[in-house]
Amino acid sequence: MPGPDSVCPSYLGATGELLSPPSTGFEEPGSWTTLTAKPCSSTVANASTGNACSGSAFLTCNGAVRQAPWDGPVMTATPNFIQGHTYAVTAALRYSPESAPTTASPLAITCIRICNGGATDYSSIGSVAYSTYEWVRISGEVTASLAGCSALSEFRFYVNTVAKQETYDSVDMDDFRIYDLTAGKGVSSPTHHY
Ligand SMILES: [Ca+2]
Repeated sequence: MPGPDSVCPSYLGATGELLSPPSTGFEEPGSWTTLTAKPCSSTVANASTGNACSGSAFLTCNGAVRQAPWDGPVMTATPNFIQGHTYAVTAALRYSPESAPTTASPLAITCIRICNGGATDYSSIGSVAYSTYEWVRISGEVTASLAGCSALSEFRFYVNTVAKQETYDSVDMDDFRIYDLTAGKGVSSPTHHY
């Protein structure tokens, strides 16, 4: 039965240089937002809020104010990425409250890549078939480039649900990490957006 002792799923994918920020365990207030500026907050783990996947706190985005299936936590890697590099992305996700049914909508992580302020590409990093109060981990890899595009102007990740769950769609997130998998990082010509 899911509960405060649920296990944090390990990340088993490729690792490289950790991008930190935006990688975070949500142990303190940070730089996340949502696509509609609705509130997410760092939540201290306790008997009523549930366990943190890692550490003692996690991010929760209130289901009562989420505007649509795509309205979830957004992590912006735009100030941190290098054009053309490939990144591994991983995060632990769950629904809350604990009473979320086992038929809750799948959760997914989507990458937003915008070419020079123009065309926007949405690519799924990964998803799980069902998500409930139990922590699940979604991981995937994505390259910071688009065919025919000289440079990306935005490189972001957001969590979405396939359907908007009306009564149990608070989305919890923890242990969010981005790894730069491309060797020779100092040799390329980065376009940073500081
Ligand atoms: Ca944490």
